[in-house]
Amino acid sequence: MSLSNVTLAREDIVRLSGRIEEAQTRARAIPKLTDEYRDMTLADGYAVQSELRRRFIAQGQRLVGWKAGLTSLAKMKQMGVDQPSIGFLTDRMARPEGSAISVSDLVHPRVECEIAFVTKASLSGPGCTPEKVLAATDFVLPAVEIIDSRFSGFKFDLPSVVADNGSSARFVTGGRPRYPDELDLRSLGVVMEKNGEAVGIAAAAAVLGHPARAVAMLVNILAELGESLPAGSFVMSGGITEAIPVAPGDSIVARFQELGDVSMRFVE
Ligand code: OOG
Ligand code: MG
Repeated sequence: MSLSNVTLAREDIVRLSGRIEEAQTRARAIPKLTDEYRDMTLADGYAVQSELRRRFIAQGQRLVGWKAGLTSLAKMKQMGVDQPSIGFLTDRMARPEGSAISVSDLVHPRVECEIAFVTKASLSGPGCTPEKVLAATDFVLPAVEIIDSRFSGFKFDLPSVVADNGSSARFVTGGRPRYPDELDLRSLGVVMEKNGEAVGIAAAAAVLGHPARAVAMLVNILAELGESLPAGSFVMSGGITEAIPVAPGDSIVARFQELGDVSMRFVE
């Protein structure tokens, strides 16, 4: 993957990041960006995402972490995309465990269960590996990401979804943090329950064989963007099962073997 072939003019990157920002803040679906910019590259998608991040931070949002996305076969198949991606997380996206989450400021939210990592040493690429990630990991904890594509029908291609910050919208952590060497992160089972019914069941190995591999991939993409992951970073490693749509009235419990539960409910 090369993220150096940015083909869009600076003014188009700024324009597209404004378009995404408006769709995100007004919770309005827009056509995917490649409908207009047919030759947009993945590098262009990341250029728009970086500009979006710059804008949010200039407005006072705080960068609190990063997320890997499209890291499991279930997710790639569901979205029709064949490569993982990354996105950023800000304090505005965090919601407390057990809380009522409003969907009135979202377009068409979906939930996914993910393993999150918190680091104790800095990581940089290229050449980051799952072993280096595990050595730099302070603890892991369970998380639920609420994704919300800003594109009509939740349909997109890789450059468009990367520009839309990997559909990032909200995230919730909970359960019980654990040291990674106390667990086998490949065989760790997860069950996603919606209104008391199991709607997704998988093991964490669904994420690139081992969720630490998703974090290594993220660090290597960050390196291509000229960035690294400082110690103390929070990173979500990507949906293990398919993402499940949620609506007002729904309650979600994500049950993680060894790591405990993460719950929330959704309201208007
Ligand atoms: C893209 C975001 C994917 C994950 O965990 O796979 C993602 C999407 O499916 O809209 O966050
Ligand atoms: Mg996700």
